Amino acid sequence: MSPAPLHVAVTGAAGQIGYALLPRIAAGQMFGPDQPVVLHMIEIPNEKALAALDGVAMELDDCAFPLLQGMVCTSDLEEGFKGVDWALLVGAKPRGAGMERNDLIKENGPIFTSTGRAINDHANRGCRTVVVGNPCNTNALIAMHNAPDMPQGSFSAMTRLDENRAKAQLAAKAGVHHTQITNMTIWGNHSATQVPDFENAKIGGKLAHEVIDDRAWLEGEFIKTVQQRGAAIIKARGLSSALSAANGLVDHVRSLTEKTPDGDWHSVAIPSDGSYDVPKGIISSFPVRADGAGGIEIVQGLPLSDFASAKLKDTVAELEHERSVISNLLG
Ligand code: NAX
Repeated sequence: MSPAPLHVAVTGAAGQIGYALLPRIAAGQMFGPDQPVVLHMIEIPNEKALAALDGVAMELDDCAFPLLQGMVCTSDLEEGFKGVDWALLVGAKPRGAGMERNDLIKENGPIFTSTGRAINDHANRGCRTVVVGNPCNTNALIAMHNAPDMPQGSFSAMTRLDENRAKAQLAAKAGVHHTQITNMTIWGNHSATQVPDFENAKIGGKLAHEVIDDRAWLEGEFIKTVQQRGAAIIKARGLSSALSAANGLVDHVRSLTEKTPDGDWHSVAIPSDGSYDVPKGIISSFPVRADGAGGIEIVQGLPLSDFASAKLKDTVAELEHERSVISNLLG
């Protein structure tokens, strides 16, 4: 007998990440090949967005996915989040031309107050929430504060795309397949201040900086390329990363639910418990291990050089600044 379907809410379902993400969930790539799903596809109450959502639903019907047991298409948050087991918060306004990061934070922040409340009031008690819509760390903080009945540990933001980007860069430089790269941490914010940690990453089981004997490249071009990869994709495609973002989210959810292979870890932005002197009260990316039974923990004791510690301080300062910009939304 197949298990009861998981109810999975996706906001911004008619957007470009939604388009790349929904078929992967329905095909079983996020929750496994035996797990039926019901998709709760949420969009803004706008004629064009809802028509596009209808189109996506028609296409999902036309895929005849065996695991897809139903779809809820709505702009009503109560209907959208009712009884969901996962809330994947992708929908947000994109950064417009000439828009400062502070403006984006102020524009998108309020979306996550109402979403957080809807999750609090209507989702299943075990619901886990993942934020992708930018600025994702701070939006996750807002949603978490507006869902006081849900455990804080059920909220995370996505830095897995950054982890995958960093792995791709190290693999290319070392001339190995990217599956050889492990222990790749992204510290801090999903932004240009993020810290891709080459000091603890491994290539074929050896420390990456011993395999790539080029500290100037690691400290310079490597970090910059990962930090700026999103902008490079926009320049090349005229649109922001979508298929790699959707893939990052599939990987993110799997690394929360599946047991992390021994000795490895993944990057997940979660509420800080004070580890690595990252102050409590912000959502920051850490090296995280999952036990496969729903539990996750921050990997402790990784050495960080003065170089990496200074960069971690900068990205944490940015997160604290973002929190101050939206402090009125934290309830
Ligand atoms: P699109 O503009 O293609 O789609 C966004 C969709 O969200 C639109 O259909 C819009 O109608 C909808 N939407 C807006 N506000 C909503 C709300 N309150 N409730 C429900 N739906 C809402 O953007 P897309 O390329 O899909 O990107 C979505 C978000 O992901 C953006 O904020 C983007 O910045 C962020 N990203 C985050 C990444 C990460 O690694 N954390 C990487 C990729 C991406 O840049």
